[in-house]
Amino acid sequence: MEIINKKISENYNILITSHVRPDGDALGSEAAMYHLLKRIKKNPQIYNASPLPWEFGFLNENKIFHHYNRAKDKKSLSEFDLAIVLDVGSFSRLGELGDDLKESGISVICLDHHPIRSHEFDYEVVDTRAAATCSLIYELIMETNPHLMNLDIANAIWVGIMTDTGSFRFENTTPKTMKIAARLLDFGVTPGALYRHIYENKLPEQMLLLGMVLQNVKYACDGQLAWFFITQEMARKAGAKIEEVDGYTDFVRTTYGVEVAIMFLEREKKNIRLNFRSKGNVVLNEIAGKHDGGGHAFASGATIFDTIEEAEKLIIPEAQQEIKDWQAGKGKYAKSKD
Ligand SMILES: [Mn+2]
Repeated sequence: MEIINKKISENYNILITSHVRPDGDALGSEAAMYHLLKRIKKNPQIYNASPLPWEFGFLNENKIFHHYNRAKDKKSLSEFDLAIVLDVGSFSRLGELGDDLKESGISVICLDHHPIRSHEFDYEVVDTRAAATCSLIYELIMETNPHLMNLDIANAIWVGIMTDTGSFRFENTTPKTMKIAARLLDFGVTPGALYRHIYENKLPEQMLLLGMVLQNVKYACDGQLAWFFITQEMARKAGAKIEEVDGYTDFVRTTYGVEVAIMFLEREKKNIRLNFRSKGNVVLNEIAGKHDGGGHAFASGATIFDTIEEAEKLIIPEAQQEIKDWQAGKGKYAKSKD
């Protein structure tokens, strides 16, 4: 944290970014960092390789999020003195911006809570016990400059913690998480409003697509493994955007007996996005890591550059094996002797 404070104080034009297809923690930590830097009279700029998902539009009242356009924006990278990468452990997950940033030679600090890393950044501040990158930003501020906390920052931090803990119900919700949350409420955060912005804004066509998904869930391993397809065809029939399917995998996992839920999303004919969700016994991020992805033990993602049918043939046996290993207490599931 001292490194981050020192680097921030030494530099003025600061680029903030996070992973492609940003989630609540990516966007919340970017917004919190932006407001923090503004308060100390720095010149921050958020560049993201992906557009802002519309349910997070409320974080963008001051138009702080900029969708990176290589053709227009690449030359501006040389104006930055420092880059802060949040909630992600490798350049490759920054999209086109990652390649350009690497090439630019700008000094990069990474603040993150993910275990899978490439160790390519100049400085890495990583705490895998943190529920969210946003809780690390909370600590950064409260441990050194608590007077800088304000409602804009607190709201943004809340968004990251709420979304990464599944609204304070996943295993990463610790006493510390709740203590941070309590302090954020003292700063005036309104949890109901933030929750509704993010989770109660689904479009009717997205609900229709969810209905189609639920009619086509497949099962294996005596119902412990559940998976589903979302194809271009299904999205077209529902009139829904194929990328707006957050929470579908979590929902399928709520089924009785299901330990592992996997989404196969046909982004393009040969670009299949996978989402892995576990109830907390079966570890899935190693499978994700093998296939151009990563994440947490019980929530991860990957990409397969083949058809959806081939992706299924490849991944389902790996998931079945992982469940078998868990049931047999083999490998990493072996009970320790002490
Ligand atoms: Mn996160």
